[in-house]
Formats: sequence, structure tokens, C-alpha cells
Amino acid sequence: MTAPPHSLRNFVNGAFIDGAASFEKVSPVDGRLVATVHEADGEVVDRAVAAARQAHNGPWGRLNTAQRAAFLRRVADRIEERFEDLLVAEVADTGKPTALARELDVARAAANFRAFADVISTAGLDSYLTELPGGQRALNYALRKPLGVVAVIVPWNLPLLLLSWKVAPALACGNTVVVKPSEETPSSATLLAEIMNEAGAPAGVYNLVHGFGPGSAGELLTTHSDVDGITFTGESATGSAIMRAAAPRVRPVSFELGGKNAAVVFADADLERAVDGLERSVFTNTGQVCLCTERVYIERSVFHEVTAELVQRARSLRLGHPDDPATTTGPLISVKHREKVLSYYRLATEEGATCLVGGEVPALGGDLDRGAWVEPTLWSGADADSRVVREEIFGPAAALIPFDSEDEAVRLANDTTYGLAAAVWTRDLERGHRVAGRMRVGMSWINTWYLRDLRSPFGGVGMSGIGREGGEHSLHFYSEPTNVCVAL
Ligand code: NAD
Ligand code: 6OD
Repeated sequence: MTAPPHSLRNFVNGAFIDGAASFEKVSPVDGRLVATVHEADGEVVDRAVAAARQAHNGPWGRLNTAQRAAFLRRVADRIEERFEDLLVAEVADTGKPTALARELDVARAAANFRAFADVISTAGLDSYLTELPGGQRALNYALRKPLGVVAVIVPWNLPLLLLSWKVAPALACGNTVVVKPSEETPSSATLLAEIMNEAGAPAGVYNLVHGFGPGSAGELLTTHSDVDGITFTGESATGSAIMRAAAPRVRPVSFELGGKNAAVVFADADLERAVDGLERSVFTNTGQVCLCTERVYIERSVFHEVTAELVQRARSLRLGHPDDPATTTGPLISVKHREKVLSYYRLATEEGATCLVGGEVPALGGDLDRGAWVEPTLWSGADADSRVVREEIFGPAAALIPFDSEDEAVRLANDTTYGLAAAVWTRDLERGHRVAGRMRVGMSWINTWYLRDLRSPFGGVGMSGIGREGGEHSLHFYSEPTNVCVAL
């Protein structure tokens, strides 16, 4: 299932165009060349934004809600028809197991387009009959208006899923988009451009610029004077930079940022179920999901039992080629990201933690030794103030920490500048609700992880983000309600 290297171009006003320069995208599995990517310069970004503006003022802006919803459903159909192409692209860029990309990334992308077609078709807006004491009467009703041209900037961990999660609601509300995928994962966004044409998108509705962040397409797009709103998923530090870019013209931003997510395991939990859940929440996608757990708080009476079982699970993970059905765990996204993760592996022991399993680069043999592999890793004995407990690692690693009371568990879990997600494992549902409610996060789970309804609010507090997306919550960002008051 390995695709030959190819050339990926920018997509502007319904056509693929070259960039002034190009860069190479290599596979994190074995370092082979995946694609040569055309980098957008200022001129390409200008053309993309202008095309988006023209489409917004023109044919796309004239479609009604039902027509836009029908278009989103056609995109979902085409994603399903081109499922295998998207799968190959996503796996080539990320190195993740094909089975995972099949179940999660590509399937969820089609589901997002369908879900937002439904949401926009049924979403209502406020209307009020106003009656003043003097007898004056008026009808207030709200119209939903798009922002205009939306910049969509996404990371590399779930490239197509996170792109569709933003493009679908933006288009549903009547915006046009200029998207900038991560430089690490340019392929699926490029295929989505083809799909947009196949689904009958008017030229300029979906535009794509390739490149990096600072000094490249990302910065050129977020500082562009004709962009009306910016939706971004990525690191918190990048969010700060984009916020500064948005500030001069007070443009709205929607931010889904980093996390340092906690799981809390009470002694009364179904421990087998909890360990199954923790194995998923720590190691899925090689720990490169914003919702992944990096801090596991375990009630002291079961600390050794849960720790021993988790170490076993980490040892049993199978690192290997994405197409091998036995593979559970892929590489990190790049050798550069591996340097960051390995620096935390070293730091953990320097700071006094004990490495229970992993901590090294595995020797997988052959071509794989040119990839970005790391061992799944668990630590005990990490201090609450140590950097591996406080900073996001974004790799297959977690610190295991004992606690003695419910209050202490909540205090430890909330002792972070982030606030994205938390998971609580207990058979006592009263306690589960109580603890989930006390977590200072945007999303809590009880006895599960990453099970979510696409209509539910998604986002974080603190350094984990600004705003909520998902279902009708997305409409709050991607549209502006405009009140009309008519005297009766
Ligand atoms: P990143 O912030 O480095 O890059 C994300 C995107 O922003 C890329 O397309 C990049 O090119 C672009 N970019 C970088 N600097 C920019 C700048 N100054 N101006 C404009 N664009 C810029 O993040 P990443 O390494 O690609 O992804 C991993 C991070 O994303 C982790 O921190 C993870 O927690 C976070 N993330 C959060 C969520 C969430 O929903 N909260 C989801 C997925 C990933
Ligand atoms: O599955 C989703 O709907 C979603 N938005 C996941 C985000 C994961 C972040 O890495």
C-alpha cells in the first residue's frame, strides 16, 4: 500500500498551482521520500484569499442552507468513494497503523461532513415578540451570516479528521476557506481539493496553501488583511502567536490547543476495564492525540497492581509497518518530533523519576531504523513539579502517580496550566459524576475515553484553547447572528 513519491501543489480558485519553492515530505516509518510539496509564497496566499473572497461574494454566497447541506453530503459521499486513496495518503504521511486510519481518521472525516449538513439543516435561531408597557410591539429575529473568508490551520496528528472538523462547519455556515495543513501531512488536504471539485464546489470555496508556520504560508495567512476569522488546532505557543496576528484587526479566533490530560483510577474501578482504557488513552496514535493521557493518578491501594498491568500492556504493544495487521503502534510524526520526545525521556530520569518500561529508541531493523520510532514509556516517582508532569510531551508516555483521597486526586489532576480532557475510572457512579464535574477541563469521561458524539462541545480551558467546536457549538464560531427588529 506504499504510494510512489509525487508532487503536491497548492489549490487556488478551483485549480492546482505551483509554489515559488518546494520542500520534501519524508515518511516517519523509514525516511523514504513521500512527496515534493510546493510551498505557497505571499503571491499564492494572496491569490488564495482573493479567490475565497470572490467565491464568497459570488456563487457560493448565493446558495441557501439546503443547497450547502446537499453539497456537504456530496463531499461525504466522495470521501467514501475515495476512501482507499485517502487512507493511503494519511498512512504515508503519518505512518500510523492502516487499521487505525481506516477506523478513525478517514471514517470520521466523512462523518463530519454529514454531521454538519444535518446540524445546519436543523439549527434554529432566537426570535422574540417584544411588548412594551406603552403597547408598542416588535418582532426580533436573528439571521445567521457567515464570517466570510476563514483561515483553517491544522496539525499533523489527525490531519484529515481535524481538517474536516473545521472545513465542514465553515462551509455549512456559508463561509469560504483557505486551509493550511501541516507541513508534515500535506497529502490528504490535497486529495480533499480534488474531492471538492468532484463534488461540484464553485471555484474559490476551498483553497489550499502548503508550507510552514513562521515566515511561510501559516504566518502569511494569519496576518493577511482580508481573512475574517482564524480557526486553529495545534500547540498552545502557536496559538499565542496566531492570537497576536489576529489582534490588530480584532479578528475572531477558535483555538484547540495542547493538553496535559489526567486520568484518575479509583480502587473501586473495574480495573481490567480501566487498564484497557488507559492503554488506549496513553498509547493510541503513539500518544499523538490531543486527548491522550500523560498523567495517570492511581489510588494507592491499587497502585502496584494497576502499574504492573500497564507496564505489561506497554511491553505487549507491537511497533511495526503500518500495513502489518499485528502493528498496534506507529512511529512519531518525524525525527524532529522524536528529538523533543526523547529529551523528555532523558529529563524524566534526570528529574528523579523511575523508568518502568521503554525510554529508548527501539531497534526494529532494516529500513525502519531510519524512521522516527520510540518505545512506549511509563514512569513512576515523578515529582508533581517536574517538567514531565507539567509539560505536554505528545508521545507514547505517561507518569503514574499514587493518591490517597478523592480531594487529593482532584487537586493533582487540576494542578496544570492546561485543561483539555480528563478520564475518571470508578464503579461508584455518584463519585464519577462528582469528580468529572470538578475537573477543570473542557471534556471529562467516566469509565471510557475518546467516545464522543460529534454534536457535543469540544474544546479546552486555560492553555488548552478558546471556544468550543462540535455540532451547534461550531456554528457559534463560524457564523454571526444578526438581529432584525421589526415594529408591529
Ligand atoms: P503546531 O502548532 O506546531 O502546528 C500546527 C499548525 O500551525 C501547522 O499547520 C503549522 O504549520 C502551523 N503554524 C505553526 N506556527 C505558525 C504560525 N506562527 N502562524 C501560523 N501557523 C503556524 O502543532 P503541531 O506540532 O502540528 O501539532 C501538535 C500540537 O497540536 C500538540 O500541542 C497538540 O496537543 C495540539 N493539538 C490539539 C488538539 C485539540 O483539539 N486541542 C488537537 C490536535 C492537536
Ligand atoms: O474526534 C474528534 O471529533 C476530534 N475533534 C478529535 C480531536 C483530537 C485531537 O487530537
